[in-house]
Amino acid sequence: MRTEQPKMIVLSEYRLPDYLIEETHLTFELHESYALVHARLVMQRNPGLDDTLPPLRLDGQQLELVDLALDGQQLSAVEYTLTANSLELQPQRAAFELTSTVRIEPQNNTALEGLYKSSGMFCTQCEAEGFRKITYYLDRPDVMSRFTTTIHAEKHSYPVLLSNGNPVASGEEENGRHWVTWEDPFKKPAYLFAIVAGDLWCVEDTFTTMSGREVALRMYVEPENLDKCQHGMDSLKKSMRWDEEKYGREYDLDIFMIVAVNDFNMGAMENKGLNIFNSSCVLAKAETATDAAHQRIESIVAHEYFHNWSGNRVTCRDWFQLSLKEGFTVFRDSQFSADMNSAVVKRIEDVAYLRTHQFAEDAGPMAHPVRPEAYMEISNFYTLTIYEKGAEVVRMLHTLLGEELFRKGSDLYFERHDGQAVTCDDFIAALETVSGSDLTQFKRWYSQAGTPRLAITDSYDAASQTYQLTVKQSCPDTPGQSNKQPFVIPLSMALLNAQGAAMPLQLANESAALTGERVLAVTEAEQTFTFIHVAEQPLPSLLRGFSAPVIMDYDYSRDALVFLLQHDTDGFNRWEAGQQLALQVIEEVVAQIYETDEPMLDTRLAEVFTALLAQDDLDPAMLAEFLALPSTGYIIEQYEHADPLAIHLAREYVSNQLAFALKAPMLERYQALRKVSLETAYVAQAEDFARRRLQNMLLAYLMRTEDLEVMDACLDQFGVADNMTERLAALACLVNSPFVDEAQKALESFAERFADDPLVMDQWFSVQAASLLPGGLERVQHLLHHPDFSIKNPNKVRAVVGAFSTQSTPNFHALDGSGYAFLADKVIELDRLNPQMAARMLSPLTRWQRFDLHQQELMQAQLKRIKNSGELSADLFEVLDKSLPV
Ligand code: B3K
Ligand code: ZN
Repeated sequence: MRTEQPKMIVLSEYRLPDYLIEETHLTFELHESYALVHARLVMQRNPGLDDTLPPLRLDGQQLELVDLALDGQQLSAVEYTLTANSLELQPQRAAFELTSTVRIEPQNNTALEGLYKSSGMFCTQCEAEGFRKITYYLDRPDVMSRFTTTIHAEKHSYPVLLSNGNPVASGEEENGRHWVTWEDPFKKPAYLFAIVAGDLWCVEDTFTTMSGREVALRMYVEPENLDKCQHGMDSLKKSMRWDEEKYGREYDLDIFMIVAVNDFNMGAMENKGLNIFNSSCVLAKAETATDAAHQRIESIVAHEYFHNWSGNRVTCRDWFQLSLKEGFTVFRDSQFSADMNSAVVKRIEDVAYLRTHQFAEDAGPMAHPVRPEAYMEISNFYTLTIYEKGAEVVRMLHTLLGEELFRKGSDLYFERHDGQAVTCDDFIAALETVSGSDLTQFKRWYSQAGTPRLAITDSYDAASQTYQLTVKQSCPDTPGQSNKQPFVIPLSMALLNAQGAAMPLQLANESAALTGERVLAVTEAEQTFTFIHVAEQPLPSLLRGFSAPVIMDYDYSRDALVFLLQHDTDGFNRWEAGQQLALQVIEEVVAQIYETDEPMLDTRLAEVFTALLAQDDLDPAMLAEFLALPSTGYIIEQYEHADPLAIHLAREYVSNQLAFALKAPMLERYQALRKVSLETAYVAQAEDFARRRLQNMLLAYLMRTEDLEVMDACLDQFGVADNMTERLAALACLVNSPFVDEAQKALESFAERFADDPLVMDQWFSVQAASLLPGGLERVQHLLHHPDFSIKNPNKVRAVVGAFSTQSTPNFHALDGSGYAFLADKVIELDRLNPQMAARMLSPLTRWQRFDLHQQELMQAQLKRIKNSGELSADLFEVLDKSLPV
């Protein structure tokens, strides 16, 4: 916990490290009430700097120093200075060895950073700055060292002792203890260090790399989870193959290990050769995990594996460069998922997520560039901007350079910087080298925060057959940044004729036409593109595939949107047209809702949905996406000041009207899909994901009609399904329906059946906490008292507190402010235990500027209450400091 106001760390103050650590030799003695960590660091003055010997300042937090020696000489207390965050001493020579012993208490570490205990096992999480809670060290990514690690522990409770690299020695001790030594041949920064000690069982497989080396693949889990490893293992092998084929990247150690732990602050961690996963992000089988979970696991396993090159072999110089590894790796995992499943659906999902959540972050008080310039607590910068917008920035580079040059650029980047800690500029420089292009202006994407807006207008002149597209770009001010300079925006587009076919595209200065689509590079604040030989008035299809992370304004009529939804040759833009159409319809109802109980619904939405449902050749995955209305969160983002309750009511109203209007075709289709599900065994593959998604979406619509026949079907799906995807969807329908008794019974039988499976119980918690029915606050309060709930387990906190505050719109935004007060209470409680989680959970309240005045005041009041609640962690302090009005 903080004793003074945390300091700002500033990018422009980056300095090379004074000292380097060539070798790191660690010995852990693990016990139930403490652990001793002995470190021997082989160090030297950084040879790139002058030959003076400045003081050596090591990072260290919450460590009890037991012993310290320099070149074998014990140091007395006057020979070093200890503070809450550091250990300082004066080296006498340019090359020296520092040895230390510290005592720590992993069993009391509830922050889940550093060395801690989870369900009886020891594990670590070091990124970003957790290693300093293990030993005194130069805990910065540009200090890369060769690690040797020995772990001693009691053998019965901790038969498995793991660290990075390869096991090189092991032995037994007399007192029932044993030890193992691991050696990692690759230099790495401390944030990639890991150890695990526990009673774990292992699922094994092998992978033969492209050069013919055999790699042992091991998944370590608690024995009851052995039957949930196959999907993760399959995903790993697919990722390894894909990275070889797509990026030419081969795995480099003889063993690759994954460990599943139950208490984990985020999804997973790419420690060298020893990935540690939140169990929810790696364990799955049909009966307990949904399709969405299966897909998430596939992409997270891939993401962590891909980090072995984009992150580990080539790492970040400092934490301002975080997106260098995260943006690139998210881009890589999204390409992978697109290849494994439906590329269009993957793009739709990514864009829906980005626009709802990252755009909100970019418009709020925590807005920051993809490469931030200052931070107080780096943990607060593992954000959607670093990850998702960072990936969009890489995607734009890929679009601008094309597949082939991009690959050449990435090859050069890996080759040039293998074993180094580098910057985003180095990544761009490699792409510049291979393409010969100047990406200086493009780099504004790394330095300017905020979501750019594109305002597009057009005109067609039939006489000269010319068509003009005028594009204006702007970017709003964000905290600390105003007067943004124009970005380079790849605008993918096509012109459609009256039949929906793409017309030839020839710009005025060009000698020949291109067919299909093309990418216009928008580089100025205002730019006009003139197309010639345009035979008829076209309908533009703009920002195809969401070619840039921007908000685009083009004044489409509703008829044009209906046409695009049915005919655009770009699958993404078909979906987008449907979203914009639905958005207009819902916004119209929001406006009417204040005056009447019976708003007028534009019939075109139901008509086009009917037509889509009747279209036999439409991919079920696409149909499911088309039928999904924009989320409440996304709709809220469309308003300068949103009334969340009116938006919720309007969206419900439109959904209900659609359900009644389309009941017959929806029921017919639902029954057909359900029949297939009944007749086929569960398979975790794209085609089946699509079928079940459509089936569940139709069921959710149909349940809105409160028809008893549908309710029976829902109960049947709930009771009979052989997989969690169908069962949970049916449960969610029941929980949100007026059939209260049936819902209660279903919840009870579900809890009884899965009582021993914490990951399934998380879903049970979440479905109730997210319920849209009145009484949400009482429901979550009740859930908090359930014996399976624990505020110390991040998955449980996310399932209850997170689901309530992000999904249960009418309850969280209750007019009396009770939902906000609840969240504030939990954040205060969490901050004492786990600051990272506290800061993360606070995020819905930081978005107060987006809402109506009444909500704004209620949210601010809670932010102030938290601020005055006592001593705050640096994590929470920073977020509050930035979010509260001055
Ligand atoms: N690199 C880790 C994230 C670590 C977060 C630390 N607070 C997981 C990932 O992005 O792959
Ligand atoms: Zn990552």
